[in-house]
Amino acid sequence: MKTVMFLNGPNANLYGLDPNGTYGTDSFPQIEAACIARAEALGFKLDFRQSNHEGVLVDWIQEARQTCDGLMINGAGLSYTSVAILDALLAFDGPIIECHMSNIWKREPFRHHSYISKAATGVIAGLGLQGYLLGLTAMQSMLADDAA
Ligand code: DHK
Repeated sequence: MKTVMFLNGPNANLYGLDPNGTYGTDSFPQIEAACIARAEALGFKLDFRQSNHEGVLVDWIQEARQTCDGLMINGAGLSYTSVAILDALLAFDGPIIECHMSNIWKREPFRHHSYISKAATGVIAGLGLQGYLLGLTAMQSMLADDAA
């Protein structure tokens, strides 16, 4: 069975708790459960993780080189700063989908440039949990194309 790692960066564990609703109303455990269920329905295993630490995310991306066929990543605040995460992603040989819950281009200018995008096969932003689920569908299709 194909395996996809879904990495979430700093503060993603607080989704659903923001009184402004920037990241929707679903809690992080609810988002995780919905993504795992969708991946199972699509026929692949999802390894869903979150860390507030850049080096941990780099280690996990390197681990994915050995264990995973595709990567989904919401680098959160590290998207705009981390050359280290970009370099780790560039060393990953497989499809990479960058996801953001919010529409980052509608927000402050410092959120308009993501280093991660340079390594991403595609980017989904602004659709909340729905975007994550659409990303999983796109991933399944890309992995099926790879197998053909
Ligand atoms: C999540 C965050 O935590 C922010 O730092 C990013 C991203 C946007 C999101 O929309 O999921 O700027």
